[in-house]
Amino acid sequence: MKTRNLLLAGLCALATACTTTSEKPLAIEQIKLNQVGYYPTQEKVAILDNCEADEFAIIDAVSQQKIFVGKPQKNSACEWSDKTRYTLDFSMVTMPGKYRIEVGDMAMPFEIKEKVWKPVADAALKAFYYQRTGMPIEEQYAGKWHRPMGHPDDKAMIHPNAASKNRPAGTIISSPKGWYDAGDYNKYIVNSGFSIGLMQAIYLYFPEYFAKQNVNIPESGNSTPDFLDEMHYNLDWMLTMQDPADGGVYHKLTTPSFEGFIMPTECQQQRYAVFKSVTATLDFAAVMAQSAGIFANYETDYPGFAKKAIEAAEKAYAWAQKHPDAFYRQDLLNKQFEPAVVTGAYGDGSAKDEFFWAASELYWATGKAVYGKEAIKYAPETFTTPSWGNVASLGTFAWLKPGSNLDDKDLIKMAEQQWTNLQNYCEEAIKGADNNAFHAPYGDSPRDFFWGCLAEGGCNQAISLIVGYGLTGKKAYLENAYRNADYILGRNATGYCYVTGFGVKSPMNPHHRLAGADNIEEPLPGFLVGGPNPGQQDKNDGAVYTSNLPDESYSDVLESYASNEIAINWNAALVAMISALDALAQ
Ligand code: 9MR
Repeated sequence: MKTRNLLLAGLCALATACTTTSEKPLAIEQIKLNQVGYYPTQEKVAILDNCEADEFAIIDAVSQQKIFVGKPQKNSACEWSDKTRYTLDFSMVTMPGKYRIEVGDMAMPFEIKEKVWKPVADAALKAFYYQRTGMPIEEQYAGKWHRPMGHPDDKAMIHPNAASKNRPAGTIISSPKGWYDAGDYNKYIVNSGFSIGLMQAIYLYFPEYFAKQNVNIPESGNSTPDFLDEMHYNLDWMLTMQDPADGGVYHKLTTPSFEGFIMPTECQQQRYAVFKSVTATLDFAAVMAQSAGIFANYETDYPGFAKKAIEAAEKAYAWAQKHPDAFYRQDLLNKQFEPAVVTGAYGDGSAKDEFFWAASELYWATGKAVYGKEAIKYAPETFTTPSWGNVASLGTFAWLKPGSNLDDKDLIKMAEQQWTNLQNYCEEAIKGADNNAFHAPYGDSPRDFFWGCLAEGGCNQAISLIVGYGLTGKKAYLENAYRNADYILGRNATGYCYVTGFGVKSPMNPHHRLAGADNIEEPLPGFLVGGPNPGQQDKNDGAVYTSNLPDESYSDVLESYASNEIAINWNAALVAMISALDALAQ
């Protein structure tokens, strides 16, 4: 045994100097596992990264007994890395408890527990409370992360590129509340609509789970689930972004350029309502229609909201039909109007997917045949995972949601086609996952790594698999969704648990103005960072990367907006994925 231990020590890079017990060093770089923990009945796998070993063992951390010994299974190498990786499968261990996995002289602690991801699900939702604008974030809800109110947004200005007869340039409008989009302080309709749309699509599968959730927000005492209270805070802002004269929706509420790393109360730049776009208007229509259905059950706390939302949605859709080419083209607009706006663009060259999502939600909210016809017209031919730039899947989810009965034969045909498309996607997604470098469907193709990939690649693939599982009962889809979550929680090439506040190796310096300016060492908890991004678009702005490999192009520095920012759409993906998987594990 001793000889092999020495050999291992030679083969592997030196393990980090802290310890799992008094004897063993913590091997974060060599043993990659989900650092939050495993459900008792979940598949349990760690990856031995760039090391060799004949066996591994699981030790009960209380009794110090060796309770399981297993053989590493070699994985296929990913195309950009010559690192050898082995799967260490200890799924046989099911008893809740604290353990460590040992490979020779190296060890990593882990836990098996009921409801083990519930704290992540709660923190991921609570993160939206921290993103709230226009209200003080109070100590009783936020602990040390409390802060005074900033960005009242009661005097936003109509930008010249958004001027209309009733609201000429310079008109002051009130547009308070909502969430800061990301690491920056602006508010964007496209991303807001997508984020709520995604979370609420999953909410509809697990309403009982969300009904029980309490994340200690100001509305926790009312009779509406905290989850919906949080959505409503942003929906209320979104309503202010519709031009009441014609139904068009402003693309964003923004300063001309990004603020520095200062607290909200220190921000001085004028905020503008910018350009009415077809994509923002349709995302607005979709999410308002979806919300009208959901909030109709919560009239006590939100009287009149459902009616207001459906009226706003129909008006928005009618505007979009009249302005199908009103795409937000920031650079072009900047050539014509001042001040130039250089904040997030959320630009898009096609509104087909937005028309499909909006028409689909409007059909379910109103029952009007005309929206069904529109949905058929824009129905996608293949399934693509949800992202802010392609929302077709949210339309698909609307047709496949629980309790959706149809009697129109054309609609039935279209909905069945959507179902087939989703199943084809799921079958393709899980192919080969068992042998992938990190034993997950996500993470084995260079295309899996881009700006915001952990959410838009990893989580949103998992969400699609979860919906696929819901429709077919195919266990393999669900198992692979758990695997993507394992990847995000630590079983990956960098060994980061990519959610702030969780895991033994966790992002400490996200590109997040609230966290970077608050003089508190720990970042605000519960946020999923963007993730490895070989595009490294920030490398000339002070971000330093130690690797160019697709799955290692991640840098935990504040400057890294291309790999280490946080964003509502990414947290929406985390909320949807982790909550669903936590609900399904119970
Ligand atoms: O999530 C967006 C990503 O898909 C784009 O590639 C990137 C560059 O345009 O922008 C991301 O969104 C940012 C937004 O524009 C402004 N707020 C921060 C968002 C996250 O980086």
